[in-house]
Amino acid sequence: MAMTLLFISETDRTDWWQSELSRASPGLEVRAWPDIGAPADIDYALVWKPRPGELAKLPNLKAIFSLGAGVDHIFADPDLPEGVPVTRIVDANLTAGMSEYVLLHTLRYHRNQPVFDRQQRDHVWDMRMSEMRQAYETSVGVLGLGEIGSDAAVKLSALGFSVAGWSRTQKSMHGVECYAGEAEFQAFLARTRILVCLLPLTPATAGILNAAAFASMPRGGYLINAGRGGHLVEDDLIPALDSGQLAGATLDVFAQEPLPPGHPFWDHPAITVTPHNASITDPRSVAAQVAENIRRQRAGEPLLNLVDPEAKY
Ligand code: NDP
Ligand code: OXD
Repeated sequence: MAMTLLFISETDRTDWWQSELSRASPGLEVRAWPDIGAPADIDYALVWKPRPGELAKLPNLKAIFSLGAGVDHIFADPDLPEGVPVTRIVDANLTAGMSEYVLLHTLRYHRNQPVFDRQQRDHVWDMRMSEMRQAYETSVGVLGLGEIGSDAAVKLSALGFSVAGWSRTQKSMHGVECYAGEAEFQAFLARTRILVCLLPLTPATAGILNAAAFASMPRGGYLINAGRGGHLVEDDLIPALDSGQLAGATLDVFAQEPLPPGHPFWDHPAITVTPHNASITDPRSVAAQVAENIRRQRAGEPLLNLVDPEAKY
């Protein structure tokens, strides 16, 4: 029997996904929202930020596949159909892309590059010898030691940084000092000069990047947030930067995306903004994973990368 998948994304390249999905799953009919045809035809939905209520219109939905590693964009729907399994992306290319982003911005702060950018603009030649640090003197703390955070932490450690990670359950990783749970959060922050957020957005992690957290870090620290905008209490960031508690922040994700034109983050000299492209799901590697989950669902086998609806990640 022919199966039908509905592709919902207002930002991804629909034509590219359609051709990769057709290649990975011959015979699969792929429809692109909003041209859904008869809602009862839809068996699967592959989605990025579906509008609330859209999935509830599909009476025969068998599985919801997130187009990203994160699934907060799915659980944000108050009308999400109950009992339909949700899967997410785990992909070596997605992970590698994020580690590149983390290494790039960590190195930029470690090497004081924002200062040298300003010096060039002002035609200043100053080697700033007294500010030179070895990598082992820069402590980096990674929030989230999952598929993505653990890769970034190990690669940072391989460069010689003093790396710690924080997760919900205790981990043991070579070269990474592992902290877990709320009880160890303060100790983790206290040793962290560059704080990297790679957590999923859940009710337990929303607003975790706030004034109290910044105050627990050594003065002059940095924030790199590539998790989700909802992790950051936006109103707490600029005061932390202006007081010198934080020296800089790199943000890839925002409470509202695209970042609104008049938002103060755009022009703040200590903030680097990237347009939620720290790492992008590549249909060339991920379409096969979607096809495999369709095969598994049809065969009654366990789905890959199934999300726990209670924990919401
Ligand atoms: P995983 O589910 O593999 O890992 C999540 C990690 O966060 C785990 O280590 C988990 O702990 C930890 N965690 C979750 N809740 C808590 C909590 N309450 N307290 C402490 N630690 C917690 O996710 P991924 O690594 O695949 O992805 C992480 C996130 O990265 C995504 O959800 C998404 O938001 C973001 N992302 C952003 C992208 C971008 O372009 N900006 C691209 C891709 C992902 P434990 O191991 O104990 O369960
Ligand atoms: C993701 C993302 O979750 O792109 O994969 O943010």
